[in-house]
Amino acid sequence: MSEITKAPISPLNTLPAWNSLTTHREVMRSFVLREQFALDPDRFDRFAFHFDDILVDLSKNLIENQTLALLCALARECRVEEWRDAMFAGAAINNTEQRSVLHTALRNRSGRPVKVHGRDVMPDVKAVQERMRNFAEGVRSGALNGYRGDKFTDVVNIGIGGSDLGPKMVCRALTAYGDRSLNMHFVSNVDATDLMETLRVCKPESTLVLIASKTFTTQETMTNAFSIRHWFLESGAPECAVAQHFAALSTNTAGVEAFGIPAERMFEFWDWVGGRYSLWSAIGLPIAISIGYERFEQLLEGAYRMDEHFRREPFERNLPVLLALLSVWYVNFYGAETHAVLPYDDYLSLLPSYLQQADMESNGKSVQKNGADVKWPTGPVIWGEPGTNGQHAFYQLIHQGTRLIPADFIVPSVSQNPLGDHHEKLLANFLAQTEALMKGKTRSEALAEMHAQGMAEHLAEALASHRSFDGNRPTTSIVCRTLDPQTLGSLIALYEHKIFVQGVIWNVNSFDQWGVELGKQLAKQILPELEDDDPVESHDSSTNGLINAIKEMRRESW
Ligand code: G6Q
Repeated sequence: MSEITKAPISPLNTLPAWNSLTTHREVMRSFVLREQFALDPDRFDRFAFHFDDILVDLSKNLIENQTLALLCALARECRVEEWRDAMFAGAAINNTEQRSVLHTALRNRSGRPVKVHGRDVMPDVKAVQERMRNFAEGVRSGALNGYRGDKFTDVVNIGIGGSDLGPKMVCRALTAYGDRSLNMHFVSNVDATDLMETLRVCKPESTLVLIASKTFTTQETMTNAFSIRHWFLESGAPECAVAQHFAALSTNTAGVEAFGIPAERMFEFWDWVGGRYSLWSAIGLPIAISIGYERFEQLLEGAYRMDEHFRREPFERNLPVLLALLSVWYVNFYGAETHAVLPYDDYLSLLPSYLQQADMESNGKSVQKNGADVKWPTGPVIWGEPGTNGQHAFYQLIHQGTRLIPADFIVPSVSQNPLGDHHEKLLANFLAQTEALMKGKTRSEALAEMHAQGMAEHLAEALASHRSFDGNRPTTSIVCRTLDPQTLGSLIALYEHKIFVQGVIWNVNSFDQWGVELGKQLAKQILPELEDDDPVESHDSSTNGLINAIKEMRRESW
């Protein structure tokens, strides 16, 4: 197995390429994108990359050839190739949990075996996929139905985090391919409002419930699971009907059986599938139900094609590597603290929140793989909203604020909902924003504009600095032909591997999430303290004060 996991590495900030990049950054202080475009008519051709039906334009980034050459050298010095190969080969690169990281096996369509502890996992993967196909198609056709013979009309996925965000985002993104007679619902929050508002529109006799939980112990999910089972039984459904209306997507067979879901309704996955990388596994069952198994396979195919690209292309043309390196460039050499994801497609409205988890839970770390503190900034804050909505809200800060915010702009060329000139307007805005962020507007241009409008000189002078823009704000444009399942699969895998490469460079374990544990532990401690009338004194004064005030308010309202 791979030696890379044991190889000593020099600290990132002592590597030769890091030092060269530090020097290069000084040179780049005088770099002005607008001037570069004027000087070099081939800039787009130099920095635009094609992958299947996706075009990725990096030319509006603060880079020149030398920048990418040095960044690629950094990736090599960080041994990204070896880490990548180790991941695909099933090495236990999640070192704090001693686990392989093999979401790529779930979409491995090459026929190659993938071994974990010397055993090929592909037969198990294929067997579960075959069961998913039968189940999904059975629900869609009506061959599998409710205990009174009703066709299922509503599918409620109960899960949280990785067992919610991926399938929810994809189902939303592929609505145009979904079966409109099946309403897909995703309940995640332990706030009963989430479940109650969902159940208002569901009928127990025609509702299929998927309990999605890798561990089958997560507090929120199990609370919602028991509550929805209660809702179902309270409607008069017999206990034995639970088996017909519930299915589980999990790694915990014993937990699933204890809940009352029989083995044939459990869709298994494995500890080498991380929660936030699990939409390709049984956790993707709601996707397969919504769009049909064949299209789910197209999603897998798209991801597989990106996997192959990531495995084979030299770094200089390797899209996940290039996107990761750009992020490193901005985070570590420009001090960027956030990164915006701006999809110009309403179907991708959940992509920013999906990527928030994928990126921030993976690379929001301050300890290196060996336990030493990191001495360099790691994962940025990921945020965003669909365009054009964001333009009327927060883009002001991206254009004229004091912070550098690299942004990904994503758009399909062809709309799934052609209507009048809506899509042309959407595209025009997409293009205009990246152009404006790159070009800016000089003071003299702002003045000339105001003079042309006949504005008095003193007023124009007073307003000139308000109405000028520095520009030089970096953006990456990702344009696809249309948002079909295969393209979406490639896009998600592109971001997954980007995150992986960043993690290798920052030398953090992108596949654990210990930071979420403390809050869970404390919540368990606080829960019983909320249930009695006694004043609480066991915490700090703020937490005690808040607990006691909440208890008082609740007493008053009873
Ligand atoms: C993802 C995280 C986390 C996880 C949820 C749900 O990578 O591990 O978001 O997916 O906590 O966990 P279960 O699937 O075990 O309920």
